Amino acid sequence: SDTQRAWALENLHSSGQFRGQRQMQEAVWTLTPTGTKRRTVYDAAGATTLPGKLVRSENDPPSKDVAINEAFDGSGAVYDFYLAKFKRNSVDDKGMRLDSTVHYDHKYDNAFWNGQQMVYGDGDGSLFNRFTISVDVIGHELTHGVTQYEASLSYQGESGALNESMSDVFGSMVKQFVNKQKATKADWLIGQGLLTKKVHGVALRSMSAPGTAYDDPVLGKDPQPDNMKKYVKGTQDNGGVHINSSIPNRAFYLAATTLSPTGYSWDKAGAIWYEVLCNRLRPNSGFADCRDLTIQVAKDLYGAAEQKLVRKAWKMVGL
Ligand code: ASN
Ligand code: ZN
Repeated sequence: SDTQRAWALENLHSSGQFRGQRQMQEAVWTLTPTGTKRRTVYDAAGATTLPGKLVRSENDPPSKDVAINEAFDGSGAVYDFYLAKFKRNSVDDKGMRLDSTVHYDHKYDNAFWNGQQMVYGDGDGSLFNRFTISVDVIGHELTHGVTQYEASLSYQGESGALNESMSDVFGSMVKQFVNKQKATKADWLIGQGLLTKKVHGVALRSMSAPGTAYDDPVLGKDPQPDNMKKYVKGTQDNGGVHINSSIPNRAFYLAATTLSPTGYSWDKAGAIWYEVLCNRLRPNSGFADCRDLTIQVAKDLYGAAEQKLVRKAWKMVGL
C-alpha cells in the first residue's frame, strides 16, 4: 500500500540510503492518505538524550510500560480530535509523524514540546505523577506544535500567554472529546491526576476558576489571575506565560459554555478559536488582538448573537 511505501521511504532515510530530508518528507506526504496516524514512542531511560531508544511504532502491540502506552494512545487521541473536529491532518496538517519520548531525565517534573517532538518526565512521585497520565497535557504539548506551524505566537509576554492558552484550550477539548463531554459538563481542569495524593490540590490549572487548582504548603497557591486587572508582570516564566494564560483561558471557557449551553466546546467556540489560531493571529499578537479577532470570527462564522456572547466573555475577564 501507499502507507507501507511511505514508511519504507522513511526507513530508507533513517538508514542513510535516501536523498534529502525535504524530498523524503514530500514523498511521504504524497503517499500517506489523510487519517493515517504515524506514531512512535521512545524511551530515554532516565537520561536526557533525545529521542532515546525506539520502543513502540504504529501497528506494534501495547508495551508492558504504561507511560509508553499513554504517550502512544494520547497522541492518537489528539490526532483523531484535530482530524474529526477541524479536518486537520496532524501537527503540520500534512500528516507529520507524532514522536514522543517518555522517562526523560530522573524524577523530571514536566513535559514539553521541543519544536519537533513531545517529551515527558516521570514526575518526582512526591508532588507529581508521570506526565502522560492526563490526556489534556498530551493535547497541550502537541498543540504547541500546531501553534508553531500556524500563528507562531512568540513565547513571551501576552503573545506567549496566548500560546500557552491555545495549548490549554485545545488540550481541554481533547479531554472533552475523549470523555464525550459537553461544554457545561466538563471540569475545565488541566492536568487532573498529575498531582499526587500528598498535594493539596486537584490539578495544574483551572480554566473556569483560575487560581483555585491547588493551595499547598510545598507547591504554594495556584498563581493564575481570573481577570486582566490582576495580570502578573515580571521577568519570570518569560513574563508569566503560564500564569496569565488563565485570562484568555477563562474567556474561552465562558464563550464555550454560553455559545453551546447544550452542546460541545468545539461546536462554536472551538471552531472560532481554531480559525483565529490558524488564519488571524500573528506572532506578536496580544490579548486585545485575540479578543477582537474572536469577536470578528464569531460574526463571520455564526452571526450577531454569537458575536455578542464572545464579546461578553472577554468583557468578563477585563478585556
Ligand atoms: N509543560 C510546559 C509547557 O508545555 C513546559 C514549558 O515550560 N515549555 O508549557
Ligand atoms: Zn505549554
